[in-house]
Amino acid sequence: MSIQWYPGHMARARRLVQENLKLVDVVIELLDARIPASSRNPLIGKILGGKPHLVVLNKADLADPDLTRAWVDWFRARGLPSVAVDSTRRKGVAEIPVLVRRLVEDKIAPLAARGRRPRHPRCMVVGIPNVGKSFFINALVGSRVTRTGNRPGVTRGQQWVRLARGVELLDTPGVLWPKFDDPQVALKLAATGAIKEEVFDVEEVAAWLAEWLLQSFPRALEERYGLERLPARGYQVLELIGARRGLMGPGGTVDIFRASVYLLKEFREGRLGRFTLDLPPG
Ligand SMILES: Nc1nc2c(ncn2[C@@H]2O[C@H](COP(=O)(O)OP(=O)(O)OP(=O)(O)O)[C@@H](O)[C@H]2O)c(=O)[nH]1
Ligand SMILES: [Mg+2]
Repeated sequence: MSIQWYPGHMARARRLVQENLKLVDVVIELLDARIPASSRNPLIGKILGGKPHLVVLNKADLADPDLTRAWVDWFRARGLPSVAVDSTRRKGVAEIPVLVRRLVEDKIAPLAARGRRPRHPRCMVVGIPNVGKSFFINALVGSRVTRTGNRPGVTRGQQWVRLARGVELLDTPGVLWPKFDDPQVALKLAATGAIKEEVFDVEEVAAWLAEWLLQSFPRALEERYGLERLPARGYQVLELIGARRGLMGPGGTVDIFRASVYLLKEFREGRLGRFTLDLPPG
């Protein structure tokens, strides 16, 4: 993310989303399938008001498939249609226009019954930085782009794109802030890449992640780095990984910073496996 979130930024982000909210029938809330709880904006319910809304778990290719299913069920059980997607491979996105249409059916059916041709349902995407909003929109839109003209009330430069089933999508997503007052959430956001490296301590995050892997998936560490006896603490794992990969500093000792950057990169690219850091509550 390019900015730190201060109260002024948050108020502005909220205002922008709420202005566009007036123009749409359905909101698509984009979450990171690896951290569905931690990648939610803490005020999402308030910001969206009662607007029909669906939850898309993006980056599902990097998340634990069983836990993704559990999260989808969790959202559905709470009345929120939900679907998992991989925006880089356009997997799962075909269902989105169907879900959007279904959410507005109640509004449209009475009009259709009276012989009126209802207008196309409109939707927009919201999500925290780096959750994959641009990739998701590109995946949804695909190559068959029909851009419609600017609409009054829409910020200049914003456009509507026609999707399948006549659904129209605002091509500019709403950017919302993540939760950052909870240290666990901040660590998960940092580990998955939702927060820029400059604003957190890379070694602290990598040590936390190493410790999480140590406790939850020690086999993944053993296999990926050929480690035989795992140590007790995260930073010791970093030392071993650094030694294995020859990430040395001056003086011939392991450069923990380089090992930290390396582990985070590997984790984010899914090289250690598919992991979900948040469990559905209850
Ligand atoms: N593996 C995987 N990576 C994804 C997926 N969607 C997006 N990404 C990656 O996530 C990163 C961020 O994607 P963007 O689409 O730029 O995210 P954004 O939400 O538009 O980010 P901002 O514009 O900064 O708010 C990119 O490096 C993408 O390659 C996905 O479904 N799977
Ligand atoms: Mg973007």
